[in-house]
Parts: sequence; structure tokens; C-alpha cells
Amino acid sequence: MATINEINWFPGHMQKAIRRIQEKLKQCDGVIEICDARAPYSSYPDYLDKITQGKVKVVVFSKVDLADPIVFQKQCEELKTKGIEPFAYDLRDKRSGKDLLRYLASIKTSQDNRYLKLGFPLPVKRFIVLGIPNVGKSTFINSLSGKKKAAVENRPGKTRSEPLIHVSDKVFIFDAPGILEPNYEDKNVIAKLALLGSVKQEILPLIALSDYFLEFLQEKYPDNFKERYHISFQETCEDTFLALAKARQFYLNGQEDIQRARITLLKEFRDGTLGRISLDE
Ligand SMILES: Nc1nc2c(ncn2[C@@H]2O[C@H](COP(=O)(O)OP(=O)(O)OP(=O)(O)O)[C@@H](O)[C@H]2O)c(=O)[nH]1
Ligand SMILES: [Mg+2]
Repeated sequence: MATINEINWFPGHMQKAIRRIQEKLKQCDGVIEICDARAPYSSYPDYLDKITQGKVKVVVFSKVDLADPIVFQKQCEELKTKGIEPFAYDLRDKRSGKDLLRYLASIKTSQDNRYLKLGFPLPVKRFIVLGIPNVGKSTFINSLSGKKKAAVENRPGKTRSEPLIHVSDKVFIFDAPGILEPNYEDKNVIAKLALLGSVKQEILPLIALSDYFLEFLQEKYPDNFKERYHISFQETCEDTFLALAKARQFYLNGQEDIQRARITLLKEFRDGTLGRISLDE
């Protein structure tokens, strides 16, 4: 069975999308980078710096409602020392996006300064949202516009083109497909991105990913696991999943359905049922 180190997972369509995004960038005043608050470093798309250089950048953290609040607070402080002042909220909350929309409309470009000198009204601002798959780029656009204009689904690769969306009278935003780095040096990052739902589930072997996550929980969030399933960690991961299958009464052909126990643990992390958990330290 393939291990996390042997996976070839960079999808070909992303290379084409990067070329199209480069074209769209020529029409943009700035870039909105969206990252997942549960893994601010692993989900940060700094590999896109080479194509976004020279553009105004706004960093937004999604899924703050699912992240460990203490860990995330500490990470925000660290980011501020690096000059990054992130906006962070549950992107599905339309009211929280209002300040950000005002900020986007207020950003001044060199072109704006020329218009102001001539006494002309300022042209509309254009941005593009960038980030890894499934972080909430389309959700963000919908919440700012107040309407469901961009397609949203809890799976990576939902958005496949770059429609320009009218968000307000002053701001237009290009939606964009999620982009991954072609080669992450730290293979743990790929595992974290799979846990977040930013890499297709089929890319990583279920056993390797669920064992990785179970060991992580045992070390960092044992109480979340125990409170949710009312079982203790066993000697091996396999035995713990067996206990989980029994506790949940997952049976297939008269046998404990361990695969279903593994899938359940990953799903309950992704949808927040396991509680607020951060993957990056
Ligand atoms: N709990 C929570 N869920 C969110 C948040 N933002 C987005 N989601 C959910 O995350 C899932 C993915 O959202 P999308 O907006 O489709 O993500 P995307 O980045 O456009 O994804 P791709 O187009 O596939 O790259 C959806 O189920 C959203 O409801 C958030 O801040 N909190
Ligand atoms: Mg999308």
C-alpha cells in the first residue's frame, strides 16, 4: 500500500488554472488569499507569491468557528509579527464580511490617485480569490455579495473556472479554482490538507490518513475523542477503530466495520462534530 511519502497527487487541471489566473491577475487591483484557520501555515498559499508579486494582498482566514481558539489566537499574534494582519471569521456569516468589504472598496491604487487628482469618480475595484481547494473561496464571495452567485460544496475542486462576480457597486471579485503546491517538501502537510478536505480523499490511503489523525488526536486532543465516542485509546490504532466500530454498532456481514469507523472519524473532524481542533502548532 502507498504511504503518504509516495503519493503523486498534483492534479493536471491546476497547472492550466494557474495560467488562466495569471491572465486574470492583469485585470486585478489586488489578491484575496484565503487560508483555513485550522492550519494557517499548511494552508497558506505562499507558493503563489511568484505570480502575485506586486499586487495588493489581503489575507482572510476561514473556518475560524472550527479552529482551536487558543492555538489560533497565538498563531495570529505570530503572523502579525511577520507583517500579516489577517481578517478571520466564519465566512458563512454575512454580517462579519461587511468591514472587509468596506476595506476592499477603500484600497487605493496608483490609478485611483490619478482619478482623484482629476476629480473623477473612482473606478470599481477588481480582486481575485486565491487559496488551496475547499477553504471557502466561493463561500466568501457569496457572503460578501449577499447572494449565492458562486458554486459551493464541501469537496475539493468544485470551482473550475474564474467567473467575475459583482459583489457590490464598488467591488468585483473573480472566483478561482483552488491551487495546491506541486511539491510539498513536508509530507505531513499533504496529510493535513487531506484532513481539511482540500485534497481528494481517494488520493491518500484511508488507513494511513485515519491512523495519522488518530495518533494526532491521542497526542493533542485526547479529550475531544473520549467525549465524543466514550471509549479510550487502545494499544494500536486498529484496535481503537475496532472499539469505535463496536461503540457505534457499525457492522458489515456480521463483522465490525472498521472502515466505516475510520471514515466517520475523518468526517466528524471535517464537519466540526469532534469539536474545535487545530492541525498546525
Ligand atoms: N464551518 C465553516 N464552513 C465553511 C466556512 N467557509 C466555507 N465553509 C464550508 O466549506 C465548504 C467549501 O466551501 P467552498 O466555498 O466551496 O470552498 P472553495 O474554496 O470555493 O472550494 P473549491 O472551489 O473546491 O476550491 C462548504 O461546505 C462551505 O459551507 C467557514 O468559515 N466555516
Ligand atoms: Mg469554489
